[in-house]
Amino acid sequence: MLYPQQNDRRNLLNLSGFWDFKLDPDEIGASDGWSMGLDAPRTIAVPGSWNEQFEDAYHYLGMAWYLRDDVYVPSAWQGQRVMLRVGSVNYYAQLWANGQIVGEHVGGHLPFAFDITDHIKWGEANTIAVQVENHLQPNRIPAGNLPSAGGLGGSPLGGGYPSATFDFYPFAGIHRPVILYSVPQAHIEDVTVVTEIEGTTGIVSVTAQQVGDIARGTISLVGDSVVATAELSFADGMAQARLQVPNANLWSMDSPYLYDLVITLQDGGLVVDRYSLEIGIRTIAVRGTQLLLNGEPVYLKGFGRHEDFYASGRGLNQPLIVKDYSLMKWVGANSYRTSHYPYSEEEMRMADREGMLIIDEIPAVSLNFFGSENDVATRLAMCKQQLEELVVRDKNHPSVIMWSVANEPFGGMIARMINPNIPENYNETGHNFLGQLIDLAHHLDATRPATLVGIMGGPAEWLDLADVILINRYYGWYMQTGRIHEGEKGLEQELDSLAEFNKPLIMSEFGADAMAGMHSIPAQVFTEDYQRDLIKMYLDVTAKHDFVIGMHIWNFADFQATQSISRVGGMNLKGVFTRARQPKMAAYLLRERWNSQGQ
Ligand code: BDP
Repeated sequence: MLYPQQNDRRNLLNLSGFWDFKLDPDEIGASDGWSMGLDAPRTIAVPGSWNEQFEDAYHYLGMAWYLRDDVYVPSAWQGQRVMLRVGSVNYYAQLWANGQIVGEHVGGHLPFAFDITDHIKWGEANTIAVQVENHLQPNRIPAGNLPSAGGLGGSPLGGGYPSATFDFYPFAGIHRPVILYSVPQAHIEDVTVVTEIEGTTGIVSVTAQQVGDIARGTISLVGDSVVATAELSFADGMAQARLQVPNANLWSMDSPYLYDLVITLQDGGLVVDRYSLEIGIRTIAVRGTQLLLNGEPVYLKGFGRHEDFYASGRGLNQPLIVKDYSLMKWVGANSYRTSHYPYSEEEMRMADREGMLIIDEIPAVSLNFFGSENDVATRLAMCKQQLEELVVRDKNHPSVIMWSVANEPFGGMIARMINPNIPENYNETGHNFLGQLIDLAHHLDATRPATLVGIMGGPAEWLDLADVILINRYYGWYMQTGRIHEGEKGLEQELDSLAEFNKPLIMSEFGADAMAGMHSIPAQVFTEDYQRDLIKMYLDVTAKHDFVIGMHIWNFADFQATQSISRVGGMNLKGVFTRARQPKMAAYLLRERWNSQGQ
């Protein structure tokens, strides 16, 4: 799933902008010919969530149609393959071209593309329609409307409104750009880059896959000048090459140097196809209780985040990406987790450029292992599909240092709250499920560690599946509420017991809701003072444990969640910045700590 690009052999047309839009609550659009035109449509911006654009559709989570009937495909593209690609649709999408279905995709947050060459009308306007559906269902990833979620009362983990089994708003719609692009008949289909370091030499191993039967190609690595080249010789559509880069300029947080890797297919002297991508030469590895970047231990300072903003909802918002990066740098952060789903491809490119270390997560948030064997198998298959799609999409980003296959799979207390008669083999079923995902991550990518994020009170044996242990902890918030000092004791005790794993550990979530502008002496819950003091306590306690190699505060910014009795105005207020990106007191604390002391 290469990111589309424009060059002398490839073309692209970005169809982002205003589209016709119509809700289809009775789901009659497909049979009533909506794919060729919408009756009395309204105008919607693509990308963007429909919920934030229309107040009457805020809580609408059903079927809807997007349509453009003015799409001319440039005549110069004739003879090439033309693809229709969408960066992400939440949750299910069916694509139509001139009244014909050209493909469908299940699962939000990941791109998909279909060949529409045979459906194109040259020399006239084409009609492109995208049918989107976002029902919350128990067997979807992530799930909603769990039959037993009533047990969670007004909790944001279920039983809130809408009844998503996760703590963020289930925004719906076309969330990333719709792109029409063309590639030559014989073209580069995929590229995999793996880098190693031997002394001061960088080793860049490239595997190229083509569609077509061109025998030869080239790769060249370009820095300030061309630094290495090799011939590619294809057999069964595949070719490999290994480049040596003496005195390599390594990719790191402080100096995120990117080389351009240019790959061509060549027929005689003719360049048939060309594709280039930015790559970084770096290694990532776990050794004992350390995480090593280019052989050096790293300490992660940063956040769990969300793609969330006013008006754009979960839609790609590029100025916001730039703004968030500048604020993350302002506080001295060097990393974040794409909680709780893959972020946009544009954002991953930004991370490469800015030297951010990314823990890349699939949307397996709040998994449960209840239900029939069939139910569990359905969820597992969906998780596997999303993991495969994610690795294919993000494998070449130097910024991606780890795959996260799940956030807070329900175990322990929460599992018992959903279902008091927890089946005897529940932990085993969960262990097997999560183990399969970790194995798959290793199989898909042997170069990066894999992890899962443990919930408070969850089974320890689940955590042990991870190469790097990630835990979310809410001492002093959901437990010992209002008593930071008592929370501190709980945290210390648990950290002592976690040392036994002898693995690196990242505190992947901790924090407190704070209503911006609310203060108190002594610090009380929901004040900025309490949030700051609680975060400081966590930073101080964990700094005493060498195996803790990272602190990710929950959350970078306040974000829209579902309505429940613990979410004021439907917002999760654990941001150290407000949703409008203004700092709370905790942001100043972090700026001081992370820029000076390092931890
Ligand atoms: C954790 C979840 C996260 C929530 C957070 C919270 O991983 O999605 O938003 O707690 O409650 O359970 O704020």
